[in-house]
Amino acid sequence: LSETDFQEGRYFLFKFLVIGSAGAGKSCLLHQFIENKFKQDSNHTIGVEFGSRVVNVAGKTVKLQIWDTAGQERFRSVTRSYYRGAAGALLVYDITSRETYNTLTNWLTDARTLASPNIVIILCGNKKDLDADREVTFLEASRFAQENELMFLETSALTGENVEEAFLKCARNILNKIDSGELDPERMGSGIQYGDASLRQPRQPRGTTTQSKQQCNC
Ligand SMILES: Nc1nc2c(ncn2[C@@H]2O[C@H](COP(=O)(O)OP(=O)(O)O)[C@@H](O)[C@H]2O)c(=O)[nH]1
Ligand SMILES: [Mg+2]
Repeated sequence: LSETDFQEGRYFLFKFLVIGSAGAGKSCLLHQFIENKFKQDSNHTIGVEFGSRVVNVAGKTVKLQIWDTAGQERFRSVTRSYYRGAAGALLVYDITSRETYNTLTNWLTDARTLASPNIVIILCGNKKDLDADREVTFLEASRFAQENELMFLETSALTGENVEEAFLKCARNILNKIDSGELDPERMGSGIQYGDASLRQPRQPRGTTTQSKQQCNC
């Protein structure tokens, strides 16, 4: 995909976040989705962790731009700029750690207040491969998901089970909401871009610049 493809509206661009307690497996999920393999030496280096992948969902081309907390969650200092303009999120806990499950509400509040109330979130119960050490049942988490209007899957970044499904399910849900008009890609901070808006809308007539500047809050 080239910049021209984007400008001519041939693909969507969604900003996605991966959130949840440290140790839940967020970096491994991102790595598995981007590289198709398990990240063995998962270190906690602070820095920008970011990945992107182009997928086809419901006949549409979508570039997912995925942000990982880059270890910031260890210090409870995930910044506002991290959340800004995200269209979707994977909210991750570890099925073998009730502690990671107990923090879900905090993450959910942050995502809905700092990203957008309309952010589409999929709850991921990760480390599905460690079923013998499970501390959180599937039923309990699916109830939580239902009560909080989240989609839900159990995943394994180790085996890859349901990893791609989680990202695709979230993207599909966003596309459905765009189709139904529930989400507006043109709205500022929607986390959704579809080509270059200035190329798709009629140019503003001369002399309206001052007026549009007044409408803007910057
Ligand atoms: N068994 C198993 N271990 C995992 C899985 N995902 C991550 N881990 C391990 O859990 C630890 C934390 O993973 P990491 O991705 O760094 O978590 P983060 O802090 O949420 O980014 C690492 O030791 C990983 O190897 C999984 O699906 N299954
Ligand atoms: Mg990490």
